[in-house]
Amino acid sequence: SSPVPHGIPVPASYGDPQRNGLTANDLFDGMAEHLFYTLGTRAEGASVHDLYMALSHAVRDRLMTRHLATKDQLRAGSAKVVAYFSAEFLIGPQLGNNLLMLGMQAEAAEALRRFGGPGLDQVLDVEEEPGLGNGGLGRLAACYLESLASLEFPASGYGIRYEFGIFDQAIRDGWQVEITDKWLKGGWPWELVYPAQSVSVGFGGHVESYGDEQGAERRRWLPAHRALGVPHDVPVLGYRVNSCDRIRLWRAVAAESFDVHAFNEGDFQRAVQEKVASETLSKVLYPNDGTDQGKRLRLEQQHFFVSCSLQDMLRTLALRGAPVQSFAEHWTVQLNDTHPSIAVAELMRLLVDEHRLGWDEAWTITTASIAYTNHTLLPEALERWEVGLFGSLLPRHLEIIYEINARFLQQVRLHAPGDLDLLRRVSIIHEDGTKAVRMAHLATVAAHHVNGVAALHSQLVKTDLFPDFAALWPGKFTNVTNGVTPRRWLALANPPLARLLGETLGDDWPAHIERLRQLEPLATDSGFQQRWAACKLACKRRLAGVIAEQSQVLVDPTSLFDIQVKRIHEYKRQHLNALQVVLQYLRIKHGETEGMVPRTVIFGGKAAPGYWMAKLIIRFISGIAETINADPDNRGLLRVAFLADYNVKLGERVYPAADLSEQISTAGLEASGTGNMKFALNGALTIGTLDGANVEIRQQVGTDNFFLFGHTTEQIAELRSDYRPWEWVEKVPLLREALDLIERGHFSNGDGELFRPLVQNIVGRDSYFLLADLPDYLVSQNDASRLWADPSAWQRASILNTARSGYFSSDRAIREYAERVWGVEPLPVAMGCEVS
Ligand code: GPW
Repeated sequence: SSPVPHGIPVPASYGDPQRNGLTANDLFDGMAEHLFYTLGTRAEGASVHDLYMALSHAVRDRLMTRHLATKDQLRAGSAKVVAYFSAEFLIGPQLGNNLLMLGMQAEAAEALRRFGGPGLDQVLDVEEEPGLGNGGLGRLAACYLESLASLEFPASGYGIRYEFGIFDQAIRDGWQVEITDKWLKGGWPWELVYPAQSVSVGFGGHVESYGDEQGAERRRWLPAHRALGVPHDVPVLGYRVNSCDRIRLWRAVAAESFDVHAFNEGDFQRAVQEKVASETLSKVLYPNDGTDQGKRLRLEQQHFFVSCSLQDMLRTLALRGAPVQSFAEHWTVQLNDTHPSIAVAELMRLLVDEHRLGWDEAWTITTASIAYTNHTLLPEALERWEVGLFGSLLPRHLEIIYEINARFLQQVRLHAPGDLDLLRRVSIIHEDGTKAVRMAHLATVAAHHVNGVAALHSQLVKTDLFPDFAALWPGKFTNVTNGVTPRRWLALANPPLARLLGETLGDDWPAHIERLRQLEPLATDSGFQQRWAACKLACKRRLAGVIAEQSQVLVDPTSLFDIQVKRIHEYKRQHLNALQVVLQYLRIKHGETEGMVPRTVIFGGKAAPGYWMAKLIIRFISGIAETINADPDNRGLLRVAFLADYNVKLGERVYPAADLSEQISTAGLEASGTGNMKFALNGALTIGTLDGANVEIRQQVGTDNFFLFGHTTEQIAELRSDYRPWEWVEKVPLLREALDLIERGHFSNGDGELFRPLVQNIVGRDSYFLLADLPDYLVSQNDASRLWADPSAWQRASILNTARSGYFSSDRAIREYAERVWGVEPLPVAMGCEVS
């Protein structure tokens, strides 16, 4: 019950669209107030950052009506809400996006004009982006929350408010250097803190039995330590609708500010130790993409945010006056990979131990509410926790997992009597050698649906990763091909094209992405082609400016922009691309330039700090860039640039500027890819393997508008048994010479040692089949050059790529999850004052 009586009016603007303060005038007034009252500064002396803060606060004020109306409607109703559990949310800059969602971009520009200082672009440019994710998986979570809000589905993201997100990358002497990401340093205006909704989470300790009031034996967990989770909510506006969902990120603080006893003894050091330990929980994001390190703190982080979130969800259930038994009717939980899969055991514990439900009833609720998305087949990414570590941190959860496993294996025994090997294969507990909990097995056993993220990947999940589970539960496995939001990745990132699309398809095209199809008949219209090309050129000029500013490399915006941006990983094969660049360079050196067109090859991406080979690949790209760019023999045919610190903000500059999108992973290894979709949406042609969502992109855009190369998944599997990479070297003209050049230090100032491990890796083992795919890759690259030489044919293909990429909208993906996995319906938000 509230200490404030009912009947106190909401602010005058609440629920009244006319008084929502969305005009330039209102924004100007709002900014002036915030400069003065929130920031304590005068307009005259305001810095660009002050203006950014003032505008952000003014915009934040204007989304609050929607945010509160959405919450009120949820609290009052009984609609099922999506809880998207993810250890990562790579949300990107907020101000520009929120202006777009509210339809206030022009108003903001106008309000700033009245201050007479910096313009909107300059103000947007100072925003620090929260790098609360590594790459594709985290960015997918952000796109999905945005689509959920835009499609008016009630939803909450749940994750961790890392104080330090993914490191900032600098390049020094060609090497990656990691710099701490201090995204909170200037104050970050896009979060709302609710300390009163903090929850307590236990760690360690032991479990004991006791008899409850009915005399039944029960188990009780007595944790050794507790931390508090404080919710920080980032509002997520839908596009031009009233819905405003949120991402609830938990920050860890000490349960007591310090150990009073130790403090009284005069041991101040020890007194604050517990506080430091608790707050370490949400201190820093693990910067590994697709590798599991099995570190204790990582499991602590996972348990921390999952427990906070489930307790929060149970609390709101009670607020709705609904019994705990109805959990699965009010919430549907999506696990973004296995990182939050401890949720299975934690929900069971909360239901059985805390809410005193019977096991079977609790299991029915748990399995009815949880679904699991798998994002990788790579064994090094599949999370396993040693039983010793697991049990010392979460003793009760380990017991629960043993119980789940025992009941599950009993079921398997009935299904396949006597098949001991099957039991060993599917067991949640890995038993050979050191015992470990297999989190993907836990998630798969509990989930009502398990999905992969592209058609090919979902197929491989069934046939290669979990064939036994697929045989047990054929209906459980499904596919939802990934998608990306056309708001951020087209409407916001590509202003020239957004304008052209507005004129051609109508202003509300971002909410109706299927309209892109209407571009098809224009693909051969030379007038439209010219306008299309002009948009692309403007974006390329903008990116050329970024490159010049960053690295002093001057690139020609009329050259073919050939781009590969993504995390650096051997399976993604940036070194295949680099090798191809060296071969092109040699052709130029030998005067064999027939069929070549001026190209700018651009790379960007971070390497995990402990991934030595990935860091060497960055050094290699820097090396070839330096040598090639300095060589006058080039005659403008080849430039190479490595873009430092690739992140969401840079991505918004990169995708619109691409002519050619490099999607060249070894077939069967990239679950989906989502950068591939952002490129295609922005009219880039793909050069790619039949991997992940490339397969579907090629189907959608048409095989003529996609440069295919390489072995298929099946062919790679066949090669694997008897692969001798060195035998492939002679099949490629100039390759021997290229490798020698690299080994002799041509790209490393004469240092003949530096790149030897890279060359050895490729020629000696080549685990990712670069050499097997290289000949076909070169042919495809030539095809791309040939098409580029015919501008009209290229423009046509580019237009068709955009026209046929609507399928890759996250709106489509979210609709599929809603219908086939979650069973949720849109709930449009009313903005009247009908809420009590
Ligand atoms: F290993 N992905 C990622 F599966 O970005 F957990 N980080 C990760 O840690 C994992 C996957 C994990 C990516 C996939 O590599 C990419 O193919 C996919 O498009 C993306 O997740 C979103 O599904």
